[in-house]
Amino acid sequence: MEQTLIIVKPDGVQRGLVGEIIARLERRGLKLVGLKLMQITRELAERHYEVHRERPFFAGLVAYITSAPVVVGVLDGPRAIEVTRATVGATDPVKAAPGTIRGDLGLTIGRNLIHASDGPETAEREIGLFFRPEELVSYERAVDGWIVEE
Ligand code: 3AN
Repeated sequence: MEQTLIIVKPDGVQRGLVGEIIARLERRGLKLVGLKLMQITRELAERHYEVHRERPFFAGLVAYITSAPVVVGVLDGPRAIEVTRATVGATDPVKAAPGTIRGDLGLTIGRNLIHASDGPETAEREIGLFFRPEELVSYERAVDGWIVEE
């Protein structure tokens, strides 16, 4: 099993799309093992987006992600990182396929609703930035055998 971090960004929370966005990932079969509403500080945002520090959109990105509350979660499942990225869709909602979160609910790259970790090292780093180990819950679901072949 693999774990990945998602952030429903301020636009997702303000537009009342938290349930819709998380529901799509839950329906996929992924298991929520961590979830919380929080306001991201500038310091945390800069650490989270540190690979983009030199990009022209960095300041806007930090301003956007810290502008209002977000919902952060950890999803667990087989190939959870890739499955979540595929469900989220391309970075630019214009290019995101219909049926994906960004392709169905978004319009512009600067308001693309959700973040999802893009690889195993990033997922581990990002989960560690947003959650203390004791905030993640390990549990079984009765339905798991109907989602993943044992
Ligand atoms: P993704 O979120 O799909 O992994 P990244 O990691 O390439 O995309 O970019 C991180 C975030 O930076 C994106 N979610 C988006 O909000 C923002 N971003 C990326 N490229 C641009 C761009 N060209 N203009 C404005 N914002 C951008």
